[in-house]
Amino acid sequence: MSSKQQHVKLNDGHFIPALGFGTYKPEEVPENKPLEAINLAIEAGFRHIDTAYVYQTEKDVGQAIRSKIAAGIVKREDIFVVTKLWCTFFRPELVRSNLEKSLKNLQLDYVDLYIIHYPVPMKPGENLFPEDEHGKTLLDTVDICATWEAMEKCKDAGLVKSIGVSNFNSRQLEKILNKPGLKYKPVCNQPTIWKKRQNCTSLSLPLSSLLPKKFVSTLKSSVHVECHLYLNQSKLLNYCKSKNIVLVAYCALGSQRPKRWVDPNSPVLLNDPVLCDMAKKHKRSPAQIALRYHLQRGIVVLAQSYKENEIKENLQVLEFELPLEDMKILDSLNRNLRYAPAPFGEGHPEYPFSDEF
Ligand code: 2BA
Repeated sequence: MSSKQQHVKLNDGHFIPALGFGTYKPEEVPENKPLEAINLAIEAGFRHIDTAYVYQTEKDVGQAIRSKIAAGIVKREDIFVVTKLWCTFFRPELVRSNLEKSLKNLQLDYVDLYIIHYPVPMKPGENLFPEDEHGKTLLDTVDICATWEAMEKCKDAGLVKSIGVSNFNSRQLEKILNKPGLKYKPVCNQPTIWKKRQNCTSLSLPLSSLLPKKFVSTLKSSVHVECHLYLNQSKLLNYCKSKNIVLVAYCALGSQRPKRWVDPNSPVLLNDPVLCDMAKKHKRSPAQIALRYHLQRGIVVLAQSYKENEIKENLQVLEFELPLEDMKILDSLNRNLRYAPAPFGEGHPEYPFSDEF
């Protein structure tokens, strides 16, 4: 099946598909599920796969891509692969070694986008979540700008096409942007030119036309953050747009509500009555409306699911548009509710979620 993906052009000439497939594996998901889901996603038409060293799904991503290439369904250059530098590898001398482990897992010689997963450094070592005897996370002190310089070297070595960040607040982004001698800005944040690629169809209305003109410029950078109707990140989004950085949304459907972190009394995003009424009106599912909302704000969205019907349904968000009045109603649902506060970084000066945005 050919992909109907839309792409955002990066200033270095690379393209990021506007809709990505997430591969985070919650503990309760069986081991065989990620490979099955990634295979289904590629077959259905996803061309942007988001993984991370810490998810432990890189081998599945690599195996799925390899088998789809062997079957003639895709070529390597058709797939945009994102993986992430984990917090125990932030010391500059360790950065490349983490990337090389990821490339080995992925059976690839480069990734399209390599991002710093989360801005809090942790004690280096075998354990990905190092803890003391009381269960307290063992953190480290590393200047994030030094980590960034090591990321730049990975790009210069041809091991990654673009570099970016994840879970950074505006203060942390600013730190990198103001670094003396900055060679590459963190890519991710400003969707600009929505172009037709070979074997890809266009949206009837280019997303760039939905953005204020001043934002239609060359995309320079990216940042991955939790972003959904209840945490719509409008301030961070505006900041990123002003800096030509693309915002990439994870937990766009309201997260998988892990019992460890999410208050069971917190509202379930996909059950929101306003969202459900709007979905009925448009003869779409609540998930489709929730994903489409972000695309029209110029956000790259990760849609994750382990179910075939949902995977296919999520891809259909490229086929319809929401009118401006509905976008405004959806804007009003924001309540700054963070489902995944990453408590393991709390107490570190670089814990990102204490700042307003
Ligand atoms: P979301 O992308 O918000 O997805 C939440 C859940 O929505 C998915 O759970 C899936 O079961 C469901 N879903 C997907 N498509 C749907 C559809 N069309 N209709 C109804 N429901 C649909 P999972 O497949 O288990 O996805 C894992 C969730 O964990 C994803 O959230 C992902 O963004 C989030 N996640 C990613 N990294 C994470 C991290 N480091 N910590 C916590 N959560 C993370």
